[in-house]
Amino acid sequence: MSVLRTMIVRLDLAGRGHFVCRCMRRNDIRNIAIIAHVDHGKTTLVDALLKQSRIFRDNQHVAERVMDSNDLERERGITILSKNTAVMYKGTKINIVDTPGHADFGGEVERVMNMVEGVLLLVDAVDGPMPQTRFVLRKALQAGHRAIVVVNKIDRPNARPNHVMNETFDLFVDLGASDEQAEFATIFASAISGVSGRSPLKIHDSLEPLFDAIIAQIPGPEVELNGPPQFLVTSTIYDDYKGKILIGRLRRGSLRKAQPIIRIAHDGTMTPGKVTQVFTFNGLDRNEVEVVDAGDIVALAGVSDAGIGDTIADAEFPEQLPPIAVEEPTVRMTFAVNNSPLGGREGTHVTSRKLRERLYQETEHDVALRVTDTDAADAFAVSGRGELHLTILIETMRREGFEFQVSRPEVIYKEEDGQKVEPIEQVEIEVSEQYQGTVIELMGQRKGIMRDMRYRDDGSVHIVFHVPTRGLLGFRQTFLTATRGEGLMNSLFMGYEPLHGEINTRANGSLIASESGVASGFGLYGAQERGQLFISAGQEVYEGMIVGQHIRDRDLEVNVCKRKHLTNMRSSGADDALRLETPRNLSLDDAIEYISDDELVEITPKSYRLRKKILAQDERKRDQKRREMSMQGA
Ligand SMILES: Nc1nc2c(ncn2[C@@H]2O[C@H](COP(=O)(O)OP(=O)(O)OP(=O)(O)O)[C@@H](O)[C@H]2O)c(=O)[nH]1
Ligand SMILES: [Mg+2]
Repeated sequence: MSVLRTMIVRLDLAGRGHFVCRCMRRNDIRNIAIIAHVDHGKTTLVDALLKQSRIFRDNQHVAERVMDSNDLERERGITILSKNTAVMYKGTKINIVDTPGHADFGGEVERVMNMVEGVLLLVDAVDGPMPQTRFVLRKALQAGHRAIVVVNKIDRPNARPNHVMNETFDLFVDLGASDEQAEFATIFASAISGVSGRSPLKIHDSLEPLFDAIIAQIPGPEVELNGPPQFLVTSTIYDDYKGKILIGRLRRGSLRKAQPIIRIAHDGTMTPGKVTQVFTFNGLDRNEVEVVDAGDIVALAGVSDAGIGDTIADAEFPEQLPPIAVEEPTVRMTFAVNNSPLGGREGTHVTSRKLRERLYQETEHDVALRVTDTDAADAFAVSGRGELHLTILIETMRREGFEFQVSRPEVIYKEEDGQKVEPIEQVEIEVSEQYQGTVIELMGQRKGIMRDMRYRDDGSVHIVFHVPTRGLLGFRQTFLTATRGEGLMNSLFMGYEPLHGEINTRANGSLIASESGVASGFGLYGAQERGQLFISAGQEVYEGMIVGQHIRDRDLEVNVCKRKHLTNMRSSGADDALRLETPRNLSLDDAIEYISDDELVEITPKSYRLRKKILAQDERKRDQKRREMSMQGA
């Protein structure tokens, strides 16, 4: 029987069919996303939900934070990509999407909102709502979702669950939650110990109270099971055997293995295709099934040309779903072919064609990333939601064997009503009172405006600033040094404001190799008095490479390859006594934070090197003079 016969079709004036939904609510499924500020315990909660729904065999060893499955997630202890899993509870299937909490990956949270009917909003029982709590809750409320608030980490010594619950309620009201949304259920939990309860005074030794709340509070999906199939591609993953896999919630109808479909791209272009296999989620696995039905979160194989935001629709009745919209990127870097004298030796993918292909490929599954060509054939502008967003991409590509060089991150200005505007962030800082003055001064230099300051009982102070994103680039290291690693800083993109004036934050110039060769102990010894070195003896350097940070605010050329004259007998043997300080080992994040506008970071699978854009000393000097002249003239 054709699906079309069971359908009611109304023709509008343009003669195009409109499908009239005969919807029903499915009670056997719940689709939820877990959202929160970074580190509030989302992925740990997923572990506990998986364990308690007996997804694993009794003797099976399961890694901690099992959903953080890629190398960078494990190394950094953060979630970068949102991921799907599903568990069964008392006969109901619960599809769960774990999302990242770091502000730079907010785009991941935005896009999964259309895959679910409700969210678990986790809030740390000590910290309370933080900047990203606000961002993710706003996205969930805008999508019309109901939330269950999970006050997590109630086991922490200074937990103040009731206070945190009240603060969270205020946040709902502040964000304009509807009456229904504001009547949320609250569960108090410790994800790490797998316990929960409806009151902090009555905690059960399982997550059953949370599971029950999910079933009772989050509505099942409302769907038309018999309509023509309609599916919005919400994320894509790559499978070595099956190629690109599309993930999303099936909105309408059902899809079978080997079913012909129409793919509708953003611009409405329709391409016929075929779904070769269909899958549902079950614990950490994807199970291949014969047919998937509307309301379930499913995976489809076979339509490898589809991208995020495309609709997979019925072959005879193709109807497009609204594509996914996420907020604009705020930070941009240039990725270019590595043209340094040491370039091309350590990477397997070094050409501009490869680089371009890889960057554009990334935009297919990262909706918050933008890539554009530039005037130069070997350089591409890559825009993202923050320094970390772009750094993770750089690190991923490096590990894949790519070699390239990147410029200093810069903010993306916009034009509003004929005026140039820049991105502004709300920054919340927590430090002990002794650093309060230092922090206020640092923020002042960056054109930050203080909005709020509160003293906490434990001797710390919580300060809120509005700061141009421009002032925050490269700020992390300075902040950590200034607060001796104790300070906590979180930021949230707020919007655009007219330019806040010049910000000059780089206090030090670079030590630059004046000659190419191999760094010698003797040469480095001479240089280390001028600042802090980044390299050690035996390392190959080239003219224009940055070998350290100058103590002063301008650049200085040093000859780190210099050898002692062997004829100078008086000092022979004294070389052993030359004590070299341990060089500062820059991580990729540090290197990107360090460089200024006229510098680059060279990235290869084996190393990072810092360099001036213009390598030859005399050429660099001429360029500097030209710039100074034009500044004076201006
Ligand atoms: N004390 C305590 N620690 C917890 C609890 N839940 C999680 N943690 C710890 O909090 C840290 C962060 O946990 P994650 O589960 O990675 O947090 P997340 O929200 O997934 O973090 P992102 O995905 O990076 O935003 C880890 O060190 C956990 O062990 C809890 O209930 N109590
Ligand atoms: Mg996580």
